[in-house]
Amino acid sequence: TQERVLLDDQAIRRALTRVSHEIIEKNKGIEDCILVGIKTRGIHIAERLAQNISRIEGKEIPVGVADITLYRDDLTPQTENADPELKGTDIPFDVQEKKVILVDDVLYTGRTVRAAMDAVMDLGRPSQIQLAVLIDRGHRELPIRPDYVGKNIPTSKEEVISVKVAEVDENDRVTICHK
Ligand code: 3GP
Ligand code: 5GP
Ligand code: MG
Repeated sequence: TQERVLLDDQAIRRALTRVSHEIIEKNKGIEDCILVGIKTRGIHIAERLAQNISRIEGKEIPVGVADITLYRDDLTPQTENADPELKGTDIPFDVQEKKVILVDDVLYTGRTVRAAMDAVMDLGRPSQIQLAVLIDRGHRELPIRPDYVGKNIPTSKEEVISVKVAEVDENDRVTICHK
């Protein structure tokens, strides 16, 4: 199967730099803002946004973690329609009256984000929840839309987006290929 490169390391870096500025602009600074990365690659993207933001604003922004596992991850027909399940959270700070910005690598049906919102709201009452994703590939099954998007990639359901981040993969790269 052929693989097409959608974003290389420079393009990813520029997209995340732009999103960092958009987060600061929309929130008029980062007062009362918290980032929460969703499981593996969303966490690394959240950490990069936090680094950018602290460099731009000269202030640290807290980063928490939501571990939401998709039984669809193994992409077998039996698990394809299962809902994502919360395995745990590591959000060691108060979310009460804070603006919580969820971060994931790919937004697809929106079911993972819904589970993440439930997890955050179990910890307290945030004043707002926002959503940042590196890739929006469409096919939403819930009324969820991202506030910040690295790149919109219209896909078919037969296509798969591969997101690699240097923290866990050999490099930074977003590609599209057929299942
Ligand atoms: P992540 O943990 O960095 O998000 O399980 C390995 C990876 O597979 C996960 O990466 C996850 O995002 C990704 N993944 C989960 N669901 C799907 C899917 O429906 N399609 C594809 N292509 N990848 C998925
Ligand atoms: P959801 O369907 O819940 O929006 O997405 C489920 C999870 O799988 C999310 O964590 C999302 O990042 C990931 N995901 C969905 N589609 C893809 C894809 O094509 N590629 C990758 N890498 N992750 C995906
Ligand atoms: Mg993901």
